[in-house]
Formats: sequence, C-alpha cells, structure tokens
Amino acid sequence: MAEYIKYRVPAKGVSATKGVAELIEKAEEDGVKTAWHRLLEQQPQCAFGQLGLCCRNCAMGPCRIDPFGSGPTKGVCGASADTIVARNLLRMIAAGAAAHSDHARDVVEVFKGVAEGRFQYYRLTDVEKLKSLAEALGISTEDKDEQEIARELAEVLEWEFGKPGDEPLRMLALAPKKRIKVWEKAGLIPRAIDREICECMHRTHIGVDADPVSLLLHGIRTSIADGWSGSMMATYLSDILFGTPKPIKAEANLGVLKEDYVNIIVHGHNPILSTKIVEVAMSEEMQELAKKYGARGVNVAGMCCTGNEVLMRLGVPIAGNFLMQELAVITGAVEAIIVDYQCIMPAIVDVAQCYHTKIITTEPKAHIPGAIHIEFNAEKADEIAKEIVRIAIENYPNRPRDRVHIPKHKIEVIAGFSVEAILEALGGTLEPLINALREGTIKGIVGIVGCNNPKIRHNHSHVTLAKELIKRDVLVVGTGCWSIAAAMDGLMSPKAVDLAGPGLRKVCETLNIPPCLHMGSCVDCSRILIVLGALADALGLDISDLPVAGSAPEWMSEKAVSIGTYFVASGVFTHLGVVPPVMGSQKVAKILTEDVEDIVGGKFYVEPDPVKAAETIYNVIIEKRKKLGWPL
Ligand code: CUV
Ligand code: SF4
Repeated sequence: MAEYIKYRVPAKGVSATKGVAELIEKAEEDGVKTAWHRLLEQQPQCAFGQLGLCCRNCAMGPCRIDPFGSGPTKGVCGASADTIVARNLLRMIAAGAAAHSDHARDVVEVFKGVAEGRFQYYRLTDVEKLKSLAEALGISTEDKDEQEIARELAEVLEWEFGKPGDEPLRMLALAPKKRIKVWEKAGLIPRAIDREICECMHRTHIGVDADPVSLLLHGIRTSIADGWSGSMMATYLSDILFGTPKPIKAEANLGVLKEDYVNIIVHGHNPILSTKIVEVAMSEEMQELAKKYGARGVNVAGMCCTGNEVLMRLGVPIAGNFLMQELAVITGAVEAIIVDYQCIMPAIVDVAQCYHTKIITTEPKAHIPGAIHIEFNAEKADEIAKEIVRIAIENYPNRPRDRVHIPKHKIEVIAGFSVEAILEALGGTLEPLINALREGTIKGIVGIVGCNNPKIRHNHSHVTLAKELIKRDVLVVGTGCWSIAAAMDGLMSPKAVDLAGPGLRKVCETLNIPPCLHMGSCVDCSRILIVLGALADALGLDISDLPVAGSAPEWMSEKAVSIGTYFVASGVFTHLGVVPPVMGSQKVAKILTEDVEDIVGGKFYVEPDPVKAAETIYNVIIEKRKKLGWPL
C-alpha cells in the first residue's frame, strides 16, 4: 500500500546517525511515510498548543488564550493563561508518572507471583539486591528465606500505589535525608503514587485548582512519586528478577540486523516480556526451527527502552532509538516487531503493510489496529514467547528479497553501568570518584536522558551535548534514547576516551570505562538518582550542592516531562533541548526556570542549541565547584 508522498524529507540533514538517511530515501522510493514526513504534513502546527494556551478540559471549551493580548485573556470559566498552561503541564506530568509507575506495577505483580511460587518461568536472580532493598525499607531479613523476604517486600511495594492515609511513600527511604527535609519543608512529600496522579486529574478538572504555583508544586510532588518510587521500583525489581546489569559488550545501530537470519525486534519498555523473547529465541529449538525455514538462525535486536533492558543484562544488540522504529521495518529484513507499551508508533503497523513485518502487540492495555495481538502473561511466559517467536520464524520466507536493504553501520558499545557496576569499577567505594571530582580531574557529572523528536535533527543534540561535555572533563551518564544515540555514535566504546578531556580520559583509562556510561532505560533514571544521593551523602552535602546537571536534549514524551521534573525536584539543574509547551505563561515559565530553585534547589533551563547548552551546563558546574571551594 504505497502512499503518495507529498512532502519529501531532506534525508541527508535529518539525522546524525549513520544509516538513517539511506533508509528515509528508501522509504520515499517505496512510497512509505515516516514520522518525518508526517511532521511536514502537520505544518503549521497549532501555536496555541505549542504555547500551552489551549484548554479542552470541559465542554464549554475548547478555549484559547490570545498570546498577544488583543483577543480573549480568559477561558469561558475564567481560567487565565497561567492557569491553563500550568494545568496542561500538570496533566503531562501525571501521564508520564502514570506510564512509569504502571509499568512498575506490572513488574511488582510478576515479582509477587515469583515470591509466592506461582510463576515457574521467572525467578529471584539477584538475592543480594532483594535483601538490601528489603532492609532499606525496614523489613527484617534475619532468619527468613528469600521467598519470604520477597513476599513481604512485594506487599510493601504493592501498597506504594494506592495506600490510604498521609504516610509518605516507603520507597523514599532510598532518598537522602537532606532531600527529604527540603521536600518536607515545601509540603512536597508524596503519599501514594496513584493518589498523586489522581489528584493531578482532580486539580485540573474545571473549577478546581486555578493557582499556577499550587498546580506546579503538586506536579513536583507527583514527579517525586514517579522517580523515587515508581520508576525506582521498576528498576530494583527488574534487577532482582533478571540480574543487576554489569558491563557488557554489544553492538548498536541498524547494521545489527542480519541478512540471512530471522530478525526479531523487541520494542517497548518492560523486560518481563522482552527478556523471555530473547531467551526463547536463542534456544536450540527455535534456532533449529529457523533453519527449517531457510534461515541460518534467529537474531534478536532491541529498540528503545526494552532494548536497553536486554542490552544491559544480556548483551542483545540494539537496532536503534525512537525515530528508527519505522526504519527498522523499512529495511525489509525484520520478520516481527514484538512490542509491549510506550513509545510504539501506531505507524509501524502502516509501514509494515508495505513489507512483510508482523507487528505483535502483547499487552492488554496496548492494542494497535492492524497488529496481531497475542496477550502475554507471566504464568505461561515461555509458551507464549514460543508462539510469538514461531510466528516470526514462519514469516521468514515472506521477506521481500528484492526490497531488502540493511545499512552496514554498527558499532561496539559497552553497556550495563548499574550503580553496582559503577561501584565495582571504582573498586567498591565511591571514594575514587569523589576524589576525582574534588580534585577537579573530573569537573562534574551530567545525566543525559530522553527521547528523539523529529522537530530537531535526530540524535544530533544527544551526541553533540555529550561530546561537548566530555571534552570539558565532565563525566556523562544516561539512559533511554540518549544512551542508544551515544552508543551508535561510538561514545560508549573504549575508543571514545580520545574525545575526552585529559582528566576524564585519565580516570576512564584507569577504571577501564568509556566517558559516556549507559545506565539503562527510562525507568533507570532512578539509578542516576541513587548515584546522586550516594555522592551527596558521602560528602555530607545535598544533591543541589553537587557539580552535576541533567539534560533531555531531544525529549518528546510525557514521561520525559515527569523525569525532568523529578530531576529538578531532586535538586538538579535540568536542561531541555525542546521548548516545553509553557511559553504562553510568563509566570509559569519563570517559576520553572527561576523561582523553583529557591524551593527545591534545582530548576529548568531551555536551550535548543546543544553547544550553547553545554557551555551553560559547564558554567553551572563550575559555579557549584566555586561554592564548594573545589579547584576549578
Ligand atoms: Ni523510555 S520515552 S522515546 S523509549 S527515551 Fe526513547 Fe525510552 Fe523517550 Fe520513549
Ligand atoms: Fe475553557 Fe475553562 Fe472549560 Fe478549559 S476548563 S475548556 S478554559 S471553560
């Protein structure tokens, strides 16, 4: 079903990643549209929406505020620009926190089932981590076997979502004491995750909270529930179930797809499914079956965050990040894309119709019209995974051989830098890192995270910002689509030390680590929080005193809004490379980029140019060093 391509994409300019341009050209030859094409068709995009000035929260609307002041200044209910912009942002945070935390809920459910001995296909892999989390949450582990500890832990964690009353979230036990004090003082301690998210929806209903300050403060509270509990749980329990990542070598970019193998891509976010698909696909039985269908075997590659999950733990190659999902289909060489949820463009089903790729959805909460739906459940995990992998293998003879084009590019990546792995690289204590920071061998640490956005050059800001920082002796860590971008650019290979400043280079060579560390998927931004908390505690400081910063240079998802907000809430100076929809209210913009610092010690900073952003971030780091009296 070739489509008429009205607007052509200037393929050479759209991406900093090798192989992307040639596949966009192929898409146009094949009559297939991608996100870049659809973005052109969307022009001009609504300016009210971009400014955050459009409200559809009730049926007296939709209402729009005239940013120039000559038209309406209030909605029908009287809501001002400030109210509308703040309400819209709060709903974005709510959706982002919901996505992370509902993912966490799914992991908790499987964890609980394992603890109760119900799910034979999963097990407790990292018992050390199980015990340490239990103890951190005040569950005694003495004279208890691991199942028993896991059962008690599961119960506590289940209650994080919907417990009644005003008691703080239990997972906040992992946050540094100094931070808790800051949050307590500002009334920002989250109670239950679902409750905070629900309250976002309540507050933004017509005629409830109209004060931008109180709306935004609740947004901060909700984001803390996401970062320090929801996402944190997803990370901890995934580690306990599948193992805590350790440095592992793999390859990145679309060149990991193999010409004469059955290619399966796992895409989405939850390792519960993707880990099983990888295990089953790699089994003797499935490899043999693939041979029966004329292939040399089965090759699994990852995409987006579930790709990060299986890359970090199993060394599964990663085929690309968010904007490359359609391109993977356009290679003509992918038998199946198996998805769970989040960041899966419905478009992959349309694109797949032009090739042979089967799109298989697996989650009761994520159906896509035109996809094959095979519902996954933990109890029958292996059987279902087999059924799915079999569909992919049987599809191999349908590959349109005359229209296959796999770009040659791929590159080595070292991934798997969990907090535990970083500690191990440091010899078991944070001391060497602290010394390097204090002496100025490393000037600071920046966490870069987040998505792709076709409004800006694909992966360009991700890699430019990272390169600009490492050359200034700033250690870069990160997650999500950033980490895939950095991997595909070679920034996570040992050779990347050539791009680092002399101090960082020395540290990387001594510790045998790359200058950009892959810390995992989006929920693993929680790992960054743990590192920051541990550094602050070890130095007797608050996170907001540390020479650190955060950035989401190419963000697009609501999850990224929640992440950015919990970084700020945790005291981190946080850069956004895509302007958030808040510019319709000077007041809201000022709160987020200035005033909020007085409350939580972190704030947002918006700068689309990654080179300028790097300079500003570096200057912030230097300012923090000055305040600490550390050499510059
Ligand atoms: Ni969760 S949220 S595009 S896959 S990082 Fe990638 Fe990461 Fe954004 Fe999505
Ligand atoms: Fe308009 Fe107010 Fe209704 Fe929003 S809530 S649509 S501003 S009347």
